[in-house]
Amino acid sequence: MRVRVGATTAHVAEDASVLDAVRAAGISLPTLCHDDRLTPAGSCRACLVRAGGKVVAACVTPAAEDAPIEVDADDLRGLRREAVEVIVSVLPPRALDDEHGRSELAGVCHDLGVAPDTARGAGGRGRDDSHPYVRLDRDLCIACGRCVRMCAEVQGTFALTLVGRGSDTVVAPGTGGPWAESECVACGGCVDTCPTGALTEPGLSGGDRTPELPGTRTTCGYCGVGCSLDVLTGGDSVTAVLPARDGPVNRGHACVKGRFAHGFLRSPDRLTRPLLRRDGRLEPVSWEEALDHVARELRAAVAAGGPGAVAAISSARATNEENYLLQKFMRTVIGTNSVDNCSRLCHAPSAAGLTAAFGLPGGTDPFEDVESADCLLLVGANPVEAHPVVGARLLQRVLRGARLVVADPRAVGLARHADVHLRPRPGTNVALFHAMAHVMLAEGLIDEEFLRERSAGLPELTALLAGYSPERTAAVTGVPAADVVAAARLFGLAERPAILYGLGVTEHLHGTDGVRALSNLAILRGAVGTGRGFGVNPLRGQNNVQGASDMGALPDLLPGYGKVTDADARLRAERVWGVLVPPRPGLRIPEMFAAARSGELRALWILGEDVCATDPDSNQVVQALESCPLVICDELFLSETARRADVVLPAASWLEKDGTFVNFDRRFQRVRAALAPPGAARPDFEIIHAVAAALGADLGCATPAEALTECGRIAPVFAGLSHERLDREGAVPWPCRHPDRPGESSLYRERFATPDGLAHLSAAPYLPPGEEPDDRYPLVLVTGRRWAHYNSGGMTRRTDNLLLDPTDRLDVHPVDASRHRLGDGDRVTVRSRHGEAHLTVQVSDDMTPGQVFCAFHFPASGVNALTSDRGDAATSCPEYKVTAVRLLAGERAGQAR
Ligand SMILES: Nc1nc2c(c(=O)[nH]1)N[C@H]1C(S)=C(S)[C@@H](COP(=O)(O)OP(=O)(O)OC[C@H]3O[C@@H](n4cnc5c(=O)[nH]c(N)nc54)[C@H](O)[C@@H]3O)O[C@H]1N2
Ligand SMILES: Nc1nc2c(c(=O)[nH]1)N[C@H]1C(S)=C(S)[C@@H](COP(=O)(O)OP(=O)(O)OC[C@H]3O[C@@H](n4cnc5c(=O)[nH]c(N)nc54)[C@H](O)[C@@H]3O)O[C@H]1N2
Ligand SMILES: [Mo]
Repeated sequence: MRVRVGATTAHVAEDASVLDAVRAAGISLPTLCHDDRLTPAGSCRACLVRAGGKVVAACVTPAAEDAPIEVDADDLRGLRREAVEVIVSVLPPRALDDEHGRSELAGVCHDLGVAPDTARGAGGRGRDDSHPYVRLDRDLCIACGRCVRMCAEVQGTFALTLVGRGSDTVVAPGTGGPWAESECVACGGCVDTCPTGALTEPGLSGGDRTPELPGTRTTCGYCGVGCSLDVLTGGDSVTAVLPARDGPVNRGHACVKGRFAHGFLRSPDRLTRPLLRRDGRLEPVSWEEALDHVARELRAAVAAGGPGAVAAISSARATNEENYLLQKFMRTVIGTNSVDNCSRLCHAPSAAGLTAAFGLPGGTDPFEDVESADCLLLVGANPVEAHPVVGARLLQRVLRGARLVVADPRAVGLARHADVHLRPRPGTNVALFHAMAHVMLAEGLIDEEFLRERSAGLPELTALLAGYSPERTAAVTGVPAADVVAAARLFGLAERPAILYGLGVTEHLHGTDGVRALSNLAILRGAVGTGRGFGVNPLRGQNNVQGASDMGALPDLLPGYGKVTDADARLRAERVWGVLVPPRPGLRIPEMFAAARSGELRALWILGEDVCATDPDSNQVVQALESCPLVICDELFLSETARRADVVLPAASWLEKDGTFVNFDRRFQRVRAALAPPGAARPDFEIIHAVAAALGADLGCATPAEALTECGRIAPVFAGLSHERLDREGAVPWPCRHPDRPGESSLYRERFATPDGLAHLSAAPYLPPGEEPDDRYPLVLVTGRRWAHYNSGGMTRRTDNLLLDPTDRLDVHPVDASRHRLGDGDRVTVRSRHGEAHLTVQVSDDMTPGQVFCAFHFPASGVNALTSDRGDAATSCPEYKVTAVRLLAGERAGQAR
């Protein structure tokens, strides 16, 4: 609509506010309680204007064509100044002595002509400095409520409230007591929106957060959400990390890890020099000496056992370009396909299952499309803790009316908001999904036209599903038939259903079957490849686990997913690389360890994966490393793996290097160095080049930018990508086949990428998990994540996140706790058929009786000594989610927090 603002005309949307119209007219208007990310409050009166003749707060008043807006009249300026003077008058003088001149409040006062000496309050309301990342100075609080709305409307934690009366009103945690003991999950949203400096973070002074602050735009290096961050530095360290408002995925939001957990960078434990094992001890040496040793021993390994005696584990923490270079090194310099990455431990079943069902190994739709979903099916994923920015957006969808079905044995995260919470016994997903499909078929909740024209396999699936009535599967899954029916109806009747899932689907003995059976539901409903719904989307884990696989750091696939067994795919790589590519698939990670134990593997290069802490059955992993004559480890820290290596090469972290990551919805985004690496540490990119050079080889592509371009020459799906394009456009999804055409964020609109162009239903039957409880091991242990720590914990334990979550806990249902006479804070020994771990008990109603849960963020506890080396039949992904254990009460420890 057209709205008159002063002498000009603004064009705005039908639902625009007067404030929107004023801004669209290019006129500046002060605000204090307003933030574009939040519902307007209209409480500060700093934006008073006249609309249609009446004085109104612009932020809360709808614009109208017949209500011309007046902004600049003297009386209006006076009213605005008076409103702000009232607010400021109770603040202490320091509220306006803003040394950086960047506080929003100081800026508004300056614009309105509010004199600095207006702030004459006595102060004395005190501070709350209990939290490591969020500091409260109550004297500066103007009770604008932005922090409270941020916590509710963006983060969805509802941890904050306003307390007190009149000018004494101030923000406080809703639980009362100190901030550190509140429900705050330290996303930083409150700090980010506070206009006065009442809420601050260490490193940044009050209100220091205007968009024009200089910083380095990069992509978060923790999880796979791919948040855009602006990193501010001072000297040689990070002062603050701010979420980018124009970040395509995070839109100004972040979480405790990306936002605050950068203290590891300057940890005294950082590796700053190469280390070489001599007489059993790791000793610092020069790069030259370390590289000489590596080259000599790699040559010796190949001489003794051929190229197949060397293997590499690439890193999903590292950049695309680094992954590209390492697989190129293995294939062209060593001459083996034995290169793998932690996708093996994580979403390899997604890659396999989604490829079989739809044709490509990634999620099917862009994340923003969940905004239009009317029913979310969230399976085996806990995004509130593991992908907090995604979890927050999903919760907002649900609070605004989308229906929610959660399938998770535990009552955590979004399960608390679910319309239906299915709690399957761990390892029984396939039976559960088949039961849902059974109901959808029986009740006609399917898209017959889609099934007829765009799918294959319906007759086989229909025959199979006859045996999966919800009543019958209840005995296997433990899920009541009525719940399955309710879930199937919510999903089946939805106009635009969305499937999001995590490791609760993949990390099983039949994880690939799980992905296929889940994909069946989307196919039956015609909710994939049609724009009706959000398809099937894995919440991929590591910052660059999608990319590590995309770049060909896999034993059977080349960059862009050409098979090494396919002569045409090899030829594409051979033309670019100028050497022959070995035609036989290499070893997967568990096969590498087995080969090391049997003496066939003589050299293993591990880039940033703490295999001794995070791979399953860790006693056997340790044995493998001990049996392998040469273990090289690129690391930030002396991890459990690095300390067992023969050569340790100090690596740069994501904040110290250049390149790209691919996030969970297939977006390429730039990673840029905000700092130099410490001491002699180098980016993995340089390390790989240096090792190749020590062997007399030149890998070409001297810069990360050249590496990505070279990859695009091999892989048609990346042919349109370049650093230069990403610098210009921000994020570009793949497939992206042409520099002048956009990437494809929604897949399969015309045809699926399978050989016949159809979506393939799977009729694989339910098979039981690899581990079943028995009299000796009566409990099922599920392992997974907690919000404040990340995987091995190597990084987050070296930050103040350790104050937020200091102990490794075993969650035990009250019934099991009392049966074992265990209480909160008791030390307990957990024993499985494979090993032993030591944890602290936390009695928790989130659990189902008979099941216990722990994370794996504190390697010293030994959690992965418990897990088995069994893996998914199709992909070898470990069965991390099902281990039979028993509990032995240990010594009593201090109260758990
Ligand atoms: N804070 C934090 N965030 C992280 C990480 C971290 O370590 N810490 N790691 C990152 C990585 S690498 C990854 S891969 C992602 C993982 O992210 P998620 O996949 O969300 O993580 P998990 O907690 O391992 O598992 C998810 C859920 O699966 C459930 N589950 C277990 N067994 C079953 C089952 O048989 N059926 C069903 N339906 N559910 C089951 C568990 O109870 C758990 O709540 O997180 C990433 N983000
Ligand atoms: N019990 C149990 N175990 C699990 C899981 C589970 O659910 N349960 N989940 C599994 C999953 S999904 C995953 S992805 C794995 C993750 O397991 P890992 O990949 O081993 O864990 P991370 O802690 O993410 O990273 C490993 C190391 O990389 C280093 N690092 C970080 N950035 C860089 C870099 O840029 N370069 C180099 N060279 N090093 C770097 C860190 O210092 C850290 O020591 O754990 C698996 N283990
Ligand atoms: Mo992962």
